[in-house]
Amino acid sequence: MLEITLWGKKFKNPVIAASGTFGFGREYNELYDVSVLGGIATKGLTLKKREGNEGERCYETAGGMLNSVGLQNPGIDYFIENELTFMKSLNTVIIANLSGGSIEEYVKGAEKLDKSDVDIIELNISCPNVKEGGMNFGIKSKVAREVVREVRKVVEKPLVVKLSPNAEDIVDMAVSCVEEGADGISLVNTFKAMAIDIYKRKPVFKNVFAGLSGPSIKPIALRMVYEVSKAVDVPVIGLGGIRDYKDAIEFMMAGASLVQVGTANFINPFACIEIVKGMENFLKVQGINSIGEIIGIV
Ligand code: ORO
Repeated sequence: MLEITLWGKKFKNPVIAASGTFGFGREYNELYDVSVLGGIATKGLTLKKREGNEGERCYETAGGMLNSVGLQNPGIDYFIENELTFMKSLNTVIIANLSGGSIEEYVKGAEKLDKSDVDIIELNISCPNVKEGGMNFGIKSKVAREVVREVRKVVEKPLVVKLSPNAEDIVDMAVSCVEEGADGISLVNTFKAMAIDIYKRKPVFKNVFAGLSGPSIKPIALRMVYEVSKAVDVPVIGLGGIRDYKDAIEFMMAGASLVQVGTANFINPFACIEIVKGMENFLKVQGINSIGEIIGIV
């Protein structure tokens, strides 16, 4: 009923744990059997280990949260040697989220991941919390084209590009990435935002800006998924503030073939599994035989 096959990969259901909110699945697997999920996207990986940003990293806002993690991760080699075997044992689709500070770094990281056992590479050109690379590749379509083109040359696995809502023109950005060889588009990453500590009279975050996620961004993310889905002929993965099955169904009706759930995991660690169950029930009650029937129906 919820099963869907894309890029030759079978997803048990369209619900994927979003990058940066699920680690490598270990902690959540202690709470519930995460193999019930459609997939898991790893924390953003870089060629070398990163310690992440100094100062505040998370800050709650009305209807959402700000983060400035700064791509803390153990590095791609460590991930492949120490985390991937565990992840593969979870019997769900494994999506490696890849970031980098330069095109060379993206390409080297992509080469390593392509030779590994991950199922899909999600090229992250949308992290707002690093000085070099990250979102800087995801604002202007011309710049994004270069990184997608170079990474595509070394990647045989399915390549999904994760877009920033801060892109100058989200539709042009998506179309450009597909023209350079992206097999899919995921959107949206977090919005560039900020908060001020009025007692210190200073920005909350050391980098001043941080990434806004959660329910407050959902209507904008939904609009972007709708626009992009109409403009590209590759599968779209929708994310941005999904917190229950109704939100997930909205994204699928807007054109997403899969959805990712991020910030909701922090509020309710069972969010993903509850969304899977809620979607199943919705289909039953509505008399829908297969989830494919509602993708892009709006
Ligand atoms: N934060 C985000 O909001 N998106 C990313 O892709 C990465 C980070 C981070 O590591 O700070």
